[in-house]
Amino acid sequence: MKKYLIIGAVLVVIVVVVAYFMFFTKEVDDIAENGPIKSEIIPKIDQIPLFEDMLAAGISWDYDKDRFFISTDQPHGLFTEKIASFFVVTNTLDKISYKKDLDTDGDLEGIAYIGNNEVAIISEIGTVYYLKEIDNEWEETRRVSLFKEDGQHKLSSLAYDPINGQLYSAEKEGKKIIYQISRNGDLINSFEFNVGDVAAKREFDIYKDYTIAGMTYGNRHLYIFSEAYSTIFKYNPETKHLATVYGVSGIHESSGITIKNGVAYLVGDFEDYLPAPNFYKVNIPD
Ligand SMILES: [Ca+2]
Repeated sequence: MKKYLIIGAVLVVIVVVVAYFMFFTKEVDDIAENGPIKSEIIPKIDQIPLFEDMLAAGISWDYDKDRFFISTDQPHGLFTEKIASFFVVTNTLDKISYKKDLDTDGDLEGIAYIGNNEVAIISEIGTVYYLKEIDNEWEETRRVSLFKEDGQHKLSSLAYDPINGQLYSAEKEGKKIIYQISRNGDLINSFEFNVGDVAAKREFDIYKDYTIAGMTYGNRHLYIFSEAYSTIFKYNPETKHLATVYGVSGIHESSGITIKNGVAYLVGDFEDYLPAPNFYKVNIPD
């Protein structure tokens, strides 16, 4: 009897410890000022509460109709359905105007408006879902697997370059590989995110210290957002040159970024140890 009590007590301790690490330890340090490299600290100018229970992961601005698109994780429960969602939100970010549930192979992570009333959304393992608006309804037109062979991928971002008609995504953790993708979902090229000899305040390792949680395109650059240290890398994907590094102060862990008229809109990440997430607005210097 005593033996079973001891085994029981040990199991309870294990469960508590695992739960603690799952729910209460910080995933990353989200304080920009702590980041090892930053050229400039820029403060948030506004925040707007995220919709309750919206597990937002990605955000994209519709430059044709001035509204936002949001992609979400699947519900976080163990036995929940494999459904993730796509939302259309008004330009004030306080009203949902459309929602569509999609049966997906994992969390939807990055989202990008690709013009012509079409949206591309990428899942963590690299399936690109295409949606098109027809008579105020969004229909899934295609889904494409980015990687033809099996491999370990953790994608969290999607950006669209409307000048060259190309998409970009990247590995979130570890070796920072950026993928260049045709508008149709064919993998064209991949290359390492190279920060070059940017003035380092202290020793750092781009593989370990930073994550690529979100990405957007503007001014012929990718704006690559790291959840760790709430940092934005402005990077030219054609010349492979890092233009500058911004640290965004006053925000919590965020998972997506888009730019509208020189203002970056970030969407906060859901973490049990953080307060309810927000949208954040940040002025991007010229
Ligand atoms: Ca997080």
